[in-house]
Formats: sequence, structure tokens, C-alpha cells
Amino acid sequence: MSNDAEVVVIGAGFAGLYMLHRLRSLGVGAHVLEAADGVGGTWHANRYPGARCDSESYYYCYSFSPELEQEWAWTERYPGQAEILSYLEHVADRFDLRRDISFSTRVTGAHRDGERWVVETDRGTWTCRFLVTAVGCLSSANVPDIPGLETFTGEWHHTGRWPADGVDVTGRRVGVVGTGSTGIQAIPVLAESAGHLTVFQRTANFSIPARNAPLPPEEAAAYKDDYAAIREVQQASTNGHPFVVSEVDVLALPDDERRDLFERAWERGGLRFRAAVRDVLTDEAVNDTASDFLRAKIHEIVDDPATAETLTPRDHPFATKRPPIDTDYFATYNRPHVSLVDVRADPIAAITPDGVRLASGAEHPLDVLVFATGFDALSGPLLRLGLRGADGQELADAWAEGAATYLGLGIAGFPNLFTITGPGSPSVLTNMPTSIEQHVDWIADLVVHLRDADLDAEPTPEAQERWAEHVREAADATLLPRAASSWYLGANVPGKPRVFLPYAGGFARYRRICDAEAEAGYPGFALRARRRAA
Ligand code: NA7
Repeated sequence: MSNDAEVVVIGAGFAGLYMLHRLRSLGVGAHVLEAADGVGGTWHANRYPGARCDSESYYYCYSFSPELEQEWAWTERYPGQAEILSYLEHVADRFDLRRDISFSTRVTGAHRDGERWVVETDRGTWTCRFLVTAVGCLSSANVPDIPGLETFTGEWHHTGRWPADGVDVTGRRVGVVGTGSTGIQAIPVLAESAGHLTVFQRTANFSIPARNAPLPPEEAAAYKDDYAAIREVQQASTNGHPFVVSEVDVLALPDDERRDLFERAWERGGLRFRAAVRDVLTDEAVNDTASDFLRAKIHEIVDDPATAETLTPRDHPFATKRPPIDTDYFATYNRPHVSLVDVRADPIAAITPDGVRLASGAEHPLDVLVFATGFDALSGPLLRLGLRGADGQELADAWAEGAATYLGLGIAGFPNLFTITGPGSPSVLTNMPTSIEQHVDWIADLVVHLRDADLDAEPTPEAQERWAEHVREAADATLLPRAASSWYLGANVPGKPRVFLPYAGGFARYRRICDAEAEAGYPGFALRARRRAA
């Protein structure tokens, strides 16, 4: 006996919750399957110390409900994991979403049976006409395959699968592998209580101080009064953030004025630094000035010159890898019980029962090993669903040369499958809820169109190929492909095809392309009358 729904949505994070709500409000029946025991997605799983959003709270939230915008009170400039999770739990309750969500239900495969999807889970089978993935972009943990991990007698955790009741590191010898956004958030917090903290760094990273603080009530009230205008700026922006990018040409400024501009941007902190530097991702000379400023800051903050130099990125321009923001990251290396190990110079050779052994033979004894080693981004969460297309083809085979989609929202050969924040969408380069709402609204409109016209749909191979070409061109028009080790390129996962995955052409432009596709009657999709109707 299988369960049936018009639409099955996989995942109950930001995307899945809104997809369910939106479909319901359009009179479409939907059911959500969620592997975890609660809502929240990314924010349910990423409970590591220091987990916090890099977007500011007043706009890292839904915009679909003005009432929700007014009711919810954010307490900090950058919302922490626990607060975002409470927000999503509130959304689930306020819009009565839980009654259509099956928790602790992991999808193990999905295939076509005639004109329907059959979705297998570890708790029974679902059938549906439309299948929507809301599985996130950064949800498939990348644990490096280091020999000997299974022999380690301490405890080890990946940050994206952190135990719900936490890990007590008080007085213990802690090692962190990875200095991406996650490591940079976790390292200062772990250093507060660890007996000794050893950071294993492969690629030095730029980071900007977040300047997190409690959100003053008068500022929160001002945002609430101004939401209509804030949302308008987000919709017109390249990245879904409500910042207007500076008009100033930093190259035309005398050195001291340019330095003052960077200093003011550094003081403002967070992603506002980038908004102060026009063309930073498209003009190498502009980027050089910003990169040099940030490199000098590391040397100002870090006392030991050799440690400062190891922490200084020399191999990629600023913001070509996802730029972290931090609270006291570089200053943490001035603490006497924190040490930095350069594993590009001396790679990790093995995990031993006692800790980490480097290629040189140096041993680092540890009680707790933390992998802040990121994710098999964008394509990984989709590949592990076990999807098979119309002719039984596995997604892994369809994507052998790299992930390919149309608009990031659908895949040729996979009818009536829609992928929120899929590879080829701009989502990871944007404020995520802004992209998610756009994707959900667009997919919901398409589902209603197909339902009303009794049609099935999948992208045409030609449209998919044109989109891949456009995604390549958009990336090549920026400095982004210059970061050889970036997860945007799949470079962090051994064996993953090197394809620039996100759409770098800008959120507003992407939205216009999607709107034009819908207005023209979905020319990039093969629309087929259903057999039943014929
Ligand atoms: P990231 O940004 O992929 O960072 C992972 C870090 O782990 C990065 O410094 C990697 O070095 C390092 N890494 C990965 N594998 C290894 C191995 N085998 N040995 C040593 N070091 C390794 O993931 P995050 O979780 O920090 O951030 C993901 C996103 O979440 C972030 O961008 C935000 O959007 C939120 P590398 O740079 O690959 O040399």
C-alpha cells in the first residue's frame, strides 16, 4: 500500500516549508518527506558551536507574509542557529504545516511508473504526479577519506551533522580540519573552552569581521516599518541582499581615500564590505586593492608574523571562494593554547588512534577531531536521493560529466521533477531565502499550469545545453573561476567533475529570465499531454 499526493516535496527546511505553504494556498495537495525528526533543514543539522547566518536577520527570513514579518522579533544582527531554528518551527506552527510533513522519513529512491513518480523511503512508498526537491545545497557532508579514521579513539564529528545535545570540549585537545565559513565560525568558540586547539588549514581564507551585536529595538522597528522598500532593493539586486552597491570607482581614488573607504567598510563589517567595493568580482585591479587591504589586516591582527603569513591567502582573489565573516577569528591565533598547522605544506597522512599524523611524521594528539570540511555542494544532495528518470536512467549517469539543469529548476529526462536551489541556479551566491521564495513561486505557478492544462513537463536537452552555456559565460565574466579550490567548482570533493555550479549572472537577471520563460508558455520545456487526457 502506498501513500499518494499530488506533489511530494523532499525536505522541510526554508524551501520545503514554503513550497508546502505555497502549494496549499493555490489549492494543490502536497506532502513533505523529511529525514530529520524536525523542521529546519540546514539549521536543524548545523548545530556546531558558533553556527550563525552570514546574512542579517531582518532579511534572512521569508517575505511572503507581511504579518509574519511584523510578528517575529529577531534579537541579534546575525541570527544564530538556535534562533533561526525557532523561527522555522514558528513558521511550521503558524501556518499549520506539520500535518502534511512526515518526519524521520528518508527518501531512498524515486523512479517513474508511467506518468507518476514512485518515491521510496525507509518508512514506506509515496506516489505523486509532481516531485519537488527542497534538499538544500549544502546538506551532503564531505568527510575526507583519511586513512585510519576508524582507529581514532577520541570522538570525531562533521560540523554539518553535529550532535543535538552538543559536544563538551572543556579542557580537551581539539583539532579542527577546515577553514571555510564553518571552521572560521567554530574556531573562536571552540577556543573558549578547549584545553588546546589545533587548526589544520589547507587553504588560507579571507574573512571580514561580522560585527555581530544585539539588534537594538529601534533598529528592528525601523526595518519593520521599511519592509516594502527593503524587499524591493533585494529583488533588484545581484545577490538578494538589501544593499545598494557603492557607485565609487576605488581605482580613481587617491591611496589615502581608498584606504579610508576600505577602513569604513571593514568597520561596518560583514557582507557590507563587499557592497562598498564596486566591481570587486569583475575587475582584477579593483579586487587586488581589496585583497591587499584584507591581507594587511591579517598581519595587523595576528601577533606572530609566521602565523599571520600562513593565514594570509595568496592563491585566490578576495570573494572568489565563498567569503566568510567572523567574530574574532584571526585574533584567536594570538591565544597561547591555539596553534595553526599548514596542511598544504605538510598534508595529513593518517588519523591514528591518538590523533593526526602529518606526512612529515609530526603527531598531533587529540581528544576531539572536528571536520569543518564542507559539503558535496549543490549536486550532492540530489545525487544521493537515488533518482531515476523517464527511461530508468540514474541521475548519477545523466550527470557523469557534471550537473546539468535548466535554470537550476528542472532536469532533462526527469519529467515533473522540480529542483529548488538546484545546480545552475544563483542560490548559493545570494541571500538564500530570497532565491528560495523566487524558485518556489515559479515552480508553484508551473505546477498549477500543468495541472490545469493536464500536461507533463521536462526541460528540453537543447534548453538545458543553452543554460549550461549561459552559466559558463556568466561565471567567466567574473573572477569566480579563479579560485581553483572552490566548492563552487566541485573542487573540494575528490573525483567530482569540475563544472562551475551556481549561476553567477545575478539574482535580478535570473528572475527576469525565469519570468520570461513562464510568460512565453515555458518554451524551454517539452510539454506533453497526459495519456489519460488524450
Ligand atoms: P567549505 O567552505 O567547503 O570549507 C571547507 C574547508 O575544509 C576548507 O578550508 C577546505 O580546504 C577544508 N578541507 C576540505 N577537505 C579537506 C581535507 N581533506 N584536508 C584538509 N582540509 C580540507 O565548507 P564550510 O562548511 O566552511 O562552508 C560551506 C558553506 O556553508 C559556506 O560557504 C556558507 O555558504 C555556509 P580547501 O579550501 O578545499 O583547500
